[in-house]
Amino acid sequence: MTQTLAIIKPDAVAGGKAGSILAHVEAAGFTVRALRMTRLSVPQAEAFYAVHRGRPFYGSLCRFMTSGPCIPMVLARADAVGQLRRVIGATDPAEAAPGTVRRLYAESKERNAIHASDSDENAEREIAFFFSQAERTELWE
Ligand code: 3AN
Repeated sequence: MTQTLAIIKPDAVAGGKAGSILAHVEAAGFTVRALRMTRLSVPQAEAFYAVHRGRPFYGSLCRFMTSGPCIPMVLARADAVGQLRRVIGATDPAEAAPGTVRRLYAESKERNAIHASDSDENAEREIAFFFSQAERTELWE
């Protein structure tokens, strides 16, 4: 088992898609190990996306990610990072494969329904950004 960090983004939460997206990732073999609903502050969004600072979409992305509640979660399965990237599809929903979360539920390249960590190293950093060790259920097993 390995872990990754997903965020159901504000567009999907506001659009009533959170339950469908959670069911989709569970059906793909992921186990939810931690989950909460939160609304990011601007400093939190800027810190989470610090790697994109300087890109033309950075300001807009941070505004979008603070526009309403989102749902960060820790998901576990074998090859969690690679498998979740496959399940969510390409950044731009118009380019995402049929049946992927973004193809099914995303509005645009920015408002694209779900975030998923892109490496094991980033997964570890992003999980720690949202969840303390005490909130992660592997410690209860
Ligand atoms: P992914 O989420 O597929 O890993 P990244 O890491 O390149 O994509 O981008 C992070 C987030 O920034 C995306 N999920 C999307 O919301 C936003 N984003 C990326 N590229 C663009 C773009 N060209 N225009 C607007 N928003 C973008």
